[in-house]
Amino acid sequence: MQQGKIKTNNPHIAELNQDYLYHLDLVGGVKDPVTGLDGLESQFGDVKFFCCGGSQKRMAQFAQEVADSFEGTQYALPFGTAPVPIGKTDRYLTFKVGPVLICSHGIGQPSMSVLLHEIVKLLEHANATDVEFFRLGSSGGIGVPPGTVVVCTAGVNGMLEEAYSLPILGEMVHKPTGINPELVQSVLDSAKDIKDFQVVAGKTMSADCFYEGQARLDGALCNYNEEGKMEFLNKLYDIGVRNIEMEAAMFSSFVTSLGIRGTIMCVTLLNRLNGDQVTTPMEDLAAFDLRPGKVAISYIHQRLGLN
Ligand code: R2B
Ligand code: URA
Repeated sequence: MQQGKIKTNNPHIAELNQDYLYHLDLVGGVKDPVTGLDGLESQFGDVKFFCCGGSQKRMAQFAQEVADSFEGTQYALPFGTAPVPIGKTDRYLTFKVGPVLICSHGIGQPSMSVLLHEIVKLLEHANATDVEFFRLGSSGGIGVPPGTVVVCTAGVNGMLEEAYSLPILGEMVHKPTGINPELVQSVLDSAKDIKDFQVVAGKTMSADCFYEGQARLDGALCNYNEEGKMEFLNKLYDIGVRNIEMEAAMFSSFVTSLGIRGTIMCVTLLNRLNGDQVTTPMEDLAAFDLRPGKVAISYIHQRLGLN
């Protein structure tokens, strides 16, 4: 498993005079005249963790929680400082808190994919090393109680394959989605002191659709019945899937293709074996939303030797 310098796998990047990361409004490949280093290196060269999640509000809150968790350590922000977004903010929100780079990625694999490509290029230009990637999100559980955090062992697509499938140059390309089991175990180990909710390992299915793609009966379109839905969800359970969301297959294939250590930790908002509508009370949902971040912070503290 690579760790070491974060590297793109694209020979064309080196041919660019400069690399404009359009959705972040940051430029790589331009040397600082004083230091002679890439301009991104002074800002991002020390990044060791990249944490992303769909919602802007939740990731801004997570940035503040990471900052709070670093109080009294060498990574503490100066007194009275709060994390502020970096670069362009209309598509994604980006924060940096010590060695943790934090971004929102919007809903779905296409939105997240744009961000992941630009973040890996950013980290390569910045000469960052040993960066681990995490997606912190929400999901529908399969046979686990609402509020459980599922640490992903492999992404599964809607055809129940451990693959992310993307048409490239007119051909369907299937990319493997298995996650490094040693990383999953380290995340579970770091969460062992968390007692107020369950953290489990399991496969995560990703759909490009919240409704039909996730076997819901409550979308605007549906041409299957309860029986067909339950048969599919039970099949998911039987192959080891413990939650469904909309990004894990792309995320896991991406980190795997680049040899980056990374996984997805999603809280389950409901148990899909019991229904489709997210009617969990607002205050429970607000508490659930914080859980993947708690697991990530436990892991980050363990890796930084802060525990
Ligand atoms: C989980 O929640 C979002 C849809 O509500 C989506 O981003 C996901 O994966
Ligand atoms: N996010 C999803 O994609 N599915 C759910 O059921 C809940 C959250």
